[in-house]
Amino acid sequence: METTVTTNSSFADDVREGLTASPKHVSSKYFYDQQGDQLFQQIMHLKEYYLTDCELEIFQTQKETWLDLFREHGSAFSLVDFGAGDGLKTKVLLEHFLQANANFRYLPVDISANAVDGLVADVKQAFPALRVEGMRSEYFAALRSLSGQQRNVILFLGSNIGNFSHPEAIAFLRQLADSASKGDLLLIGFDLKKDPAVILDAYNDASGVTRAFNLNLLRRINRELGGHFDLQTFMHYPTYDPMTGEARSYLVSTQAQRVRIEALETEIEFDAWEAIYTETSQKYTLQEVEHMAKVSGFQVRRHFFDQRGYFVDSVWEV
Ligand code: AVI
Repeated sequence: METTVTTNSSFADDVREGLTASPKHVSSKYFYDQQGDQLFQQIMHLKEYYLTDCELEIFQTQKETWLDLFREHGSAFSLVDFGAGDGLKTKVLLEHFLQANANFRYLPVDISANAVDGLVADVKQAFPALRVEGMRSEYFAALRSLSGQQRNVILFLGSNIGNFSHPEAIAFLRQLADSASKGDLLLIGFDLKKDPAVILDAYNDASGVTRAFNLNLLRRINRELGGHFDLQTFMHYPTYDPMTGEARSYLVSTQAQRVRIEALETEIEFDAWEAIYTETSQKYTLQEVEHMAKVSGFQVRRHFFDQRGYFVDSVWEV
């Protein structure tokens, strides 16, 4: 699930840098340890977290159209999956493509061998006839290694792009366009601007799963770096700014305190109500989506929406 632009700094270095900075911050890419992955699976099934249902609806209603688009000119294609989440959505496509006898193979890509192996085993069990090859690789290297073969259809779903800052998102998409070959397609999900209350609820569910997901970052620091965070003294605080489209999550210290982190041989000092900025989940207008495609070297082929117009899966061509 992790979507890193660069992976050269370690968790410990990033935690030190982020917690000694002003304002304090730790990247949401560190949410996804084993417990974080499990919590995110739960989030995707929450009624407040509309994103997954919206995208699933788009997949179910567009699978025929997409197959025509992916194999236009009768060509074979590779479905290259960058971060498949629970695979639920992708399975809708795989099932339909197999039933339609499409000439394709499925290539899930992830830097983590565990993630790739788990997904490959899962889809092999569900679809024994599927041609599947897991690629344990960094995204761009995987794409470059596939160039010159059949058309690649890259899946980047779930509004994962929204967890990048704007400059990071553009850099990521430009690198994607550079690593892909002419004619390759990108199917990319964007969460759209909508009623701010709906968005805020998605990051502040009543059952507290998103709260646990955010706090898991401190738990991870305790587990992996010998941190002494008392989770009772930090609150999950999500915000949404309808002007910028930025949903942000923070962890706010409810009291003045010093927290020792053994592996860093340091103590972090918090003022009462001081915040750690942990995540951005960007929401977009369609104009912004189209602008991002243009400046990163893609052409928009078509947009596909759910019934409520909450989410768009956009097909771009290199
Ligand atoms: C993975 N990503 C698109 C999710 C999002 O909506 O930004 C992560 C998430 N954070 C809180 N809830 C879900």
